[in-house]
Amino acid sequence: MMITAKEYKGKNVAVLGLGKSGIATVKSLAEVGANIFAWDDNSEIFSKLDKTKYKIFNLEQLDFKNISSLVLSPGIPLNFPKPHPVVERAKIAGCEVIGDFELFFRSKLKANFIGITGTNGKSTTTSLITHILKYRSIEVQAGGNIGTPVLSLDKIDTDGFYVLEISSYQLDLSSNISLDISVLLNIQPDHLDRHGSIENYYKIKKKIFESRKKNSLGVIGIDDFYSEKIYKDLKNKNRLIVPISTKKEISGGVYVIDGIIYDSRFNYKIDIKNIHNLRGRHNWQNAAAAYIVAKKIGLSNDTIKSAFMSFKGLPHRLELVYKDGQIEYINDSKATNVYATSYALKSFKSIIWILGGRSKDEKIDYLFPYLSRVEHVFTIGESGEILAKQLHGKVKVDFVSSLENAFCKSINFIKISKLKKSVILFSPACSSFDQFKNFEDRGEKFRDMVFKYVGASHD
Ligand code: UMA
Repeated sequence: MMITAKEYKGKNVAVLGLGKSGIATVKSLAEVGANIFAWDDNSEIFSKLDKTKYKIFNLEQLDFKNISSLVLSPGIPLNFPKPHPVVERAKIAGCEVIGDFELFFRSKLKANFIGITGTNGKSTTTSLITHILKYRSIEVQAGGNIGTPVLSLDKIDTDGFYVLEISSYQLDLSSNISLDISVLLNIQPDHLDRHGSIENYYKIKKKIFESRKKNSLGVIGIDDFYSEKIYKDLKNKNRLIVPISTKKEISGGVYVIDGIIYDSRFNYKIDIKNIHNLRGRHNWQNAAAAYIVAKKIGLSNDTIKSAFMSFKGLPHRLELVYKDGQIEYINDSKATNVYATSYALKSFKSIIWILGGRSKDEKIDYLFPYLSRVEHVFTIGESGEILAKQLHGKVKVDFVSSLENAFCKSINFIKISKLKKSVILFSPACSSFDQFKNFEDRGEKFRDMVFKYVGASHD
């Protein structure tokens, strides 16, 4: 049973974008008997759709006067770089523009809601919280940006939990955010093409704390300038908010030093130093956020630690694909920006680094401080040549075009230089669309190469 907003019964609704979230939206609206006008700018997909429940109608020609809402897919520009023409048309006619999360919140479900946002770490934190709740046999559904559209989730009971990864695009399209616990991990400049400026991006991320629920708890990482600013502002407004740091001790909050989580509120600590899938400072932040959520739900430290230990991690995120003696093969295909890759570089030493793809015009110099950990870089993809030029003279670097070339050269480099302990790290810091379908496809290809060239077998 999918999730529906009953108030749409008999109403005219326009849906733009028929990818994952758009299809879930039309199905949900059809279920309550809305009159749906659906469109996607890629007409090739129409033949694959079930058109019995909605009309395919070019929304650039729709009269929006009698339309209740335009439901926009998160990947379609709302304001920047410029609004999609259909968005402008709807706004001129006074029609509201919302996203699938807004419909989700309007469905008035009675369960508990945890929302997680941030530039990096939100998928891992969403999975980790979900894992902890499942470990304790609590009914839980995870969805949103992590992959399953929110409207496709199953209905759950009052005691159950929805754990929702919410991107800035999805926040931007929501106004009735109703969360019991709101988590903001960090804010780094990302997707600025779609948000105009860092200030605007910051305002959108801050929306996660505009919960309509009374006594909702805020959890916030304060290790970056913008998140700290939000924390101070909310604290001044007496909001219930718990700060997290992985850099300094903080009173009234939770901090992680050398892999030990300290809860200064209750004088508790949990050692996660040796938990393989939570290594690295970025994961400490994710674990601290998950810990605070789990404590709020009433779980014991022992339960939380056992759940941490059985956490498998996310595919394509610092994923250990194989360990061949002292050589580790790490798939970090999900790292599509320099900030995500910085976490990867900080987590290892003696790195053979495969970098490149479609650049988001971020500055690679952000990663220069970590080059002392790198033995050799092989750059690939559209941005490979320019990245190699930028790194030239600072580290051994070669532009080798394809991922497969880079992989083979990395193995060769280890052989020739007789490195004993090292890491082949595929952390591209770029998006995948120049050579692959998406980051998952890119990560699968890397995994396949490990199995093909290193001889590990699929299991
Ligand atoms: N489209 C148009 N006109 C346009 C642009 C796109 O009609 O101008 C159409 C495309 O032809 C396509 C559809 O819109 O058919 C795609 O919509 P979409 O890009 O919003 O993608 P969905 O398949 O609906 O997936 C979305 C999220 N995608 C984005 O935010 C870009 C998925 O997050 C999310 O998992 C899914 O909803 C379910 O909630 C992905 C993502 O890349 C993982 N997120 C970004 C990130 O994590 O950095 C924010």
